[in-house]
Amino acid sequence: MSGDPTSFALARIVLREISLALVEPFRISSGVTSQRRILLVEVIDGGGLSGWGECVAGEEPTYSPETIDTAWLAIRRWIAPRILGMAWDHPRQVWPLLQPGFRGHRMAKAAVEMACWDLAARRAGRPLAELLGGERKEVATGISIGIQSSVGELVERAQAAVDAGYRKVKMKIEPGNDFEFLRAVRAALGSEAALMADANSAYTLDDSDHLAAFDQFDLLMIEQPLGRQDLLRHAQLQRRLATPLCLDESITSVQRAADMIELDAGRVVNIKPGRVGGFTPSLEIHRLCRAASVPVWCGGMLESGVGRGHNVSLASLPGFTLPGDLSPSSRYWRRDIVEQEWTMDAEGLVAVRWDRAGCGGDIDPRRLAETTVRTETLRCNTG
Ligand code: OSB
Ligand code: MG
Repeated sequence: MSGDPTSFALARIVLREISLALVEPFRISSGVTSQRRILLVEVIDGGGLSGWGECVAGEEPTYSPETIDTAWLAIRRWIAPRILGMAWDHPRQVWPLLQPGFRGHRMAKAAVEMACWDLAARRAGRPLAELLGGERKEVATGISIGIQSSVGELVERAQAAVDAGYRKVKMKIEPGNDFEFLRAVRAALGSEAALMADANSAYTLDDSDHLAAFDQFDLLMIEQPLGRQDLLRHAQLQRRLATPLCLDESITSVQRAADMIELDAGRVVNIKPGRVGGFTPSLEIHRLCRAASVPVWCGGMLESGVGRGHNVSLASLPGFTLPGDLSPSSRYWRRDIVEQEWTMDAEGLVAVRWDRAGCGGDIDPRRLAETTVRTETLRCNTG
């Protein structure tokens, strides 16, 4: 079966919800998370070989309209029927199956599409990074630090991150918890440290003067200061700032990335494959950003070791020139659900798993069993 180049079809899709406690609560401007509910997708071919995907939809519709519960429904009701039993020979053929007459639900679509890429890599006995066109042996890692209750606590965490080797420090900000926090962290880390802020849409254009004052902190970028749908005002704000804007929530498709570039609404893209609907659109965004000399980096959504494997594989592509939100397993979990936890070395590098087939995040069956709270198996109903 392994290495079979001919077309094949999925026989089953197994959905699982796992419950995983974060090592510490993660607070951003739109809400706090301490217990993750994660939807894992296992796609299984006729020979019994599995590929794995992780849905990045949150517990609540704060970051995106999707949640784990809407994703579960979308996969059961609309995605699985389009995919099960359909023959394909390359995973790039999966994304087009999920588009006609089927709006939104990108995170749900991505979880299945990315599982199909993992399955294709495993069938071919090749690393997912190779299938995606990756090159790097390791990827540079940044930390994303949630909003803290005091400046002192934030400075302590930021300093510890730099000491641990992280190549970039991203701090979450919101009105009232921004200027003094930025000033203190910049002073503590020194002028050379790669520092950035992520607002998760907490500001409006009325805050332009306030945000322009952040230029003095020489940030690498400010991520998503304004509304999720709002390229126009990001472009207006970018004209007022020396600091590059990076868009996250706003980039939901290849076209949105093209529009960002055209409008100069941002100068950096945070690519989260789950947010844009999978690897196929991610590769296209990577391609067009590279052609326009727009740097990209791989964002994170507090993933388990499965989603991390997908992100690390993607970040091995050449256009990912900035450190990603790809922290090691221990930053998030007391114990990850993969056999070999993701680790970071003292230089802030995470190794891409070129030594094995698939995404590099092989499930630990025992950990899976003890964290699973819900399971559903979907089969081809014409079969
Ligand atoms: O805006 O990048 C974001 C987590 C949840 C929702 C949104 C975001 C984040 C992060 C986490 O910043 C980054 C990580 O996974 O380390
Ligand atoms: Mg963000």
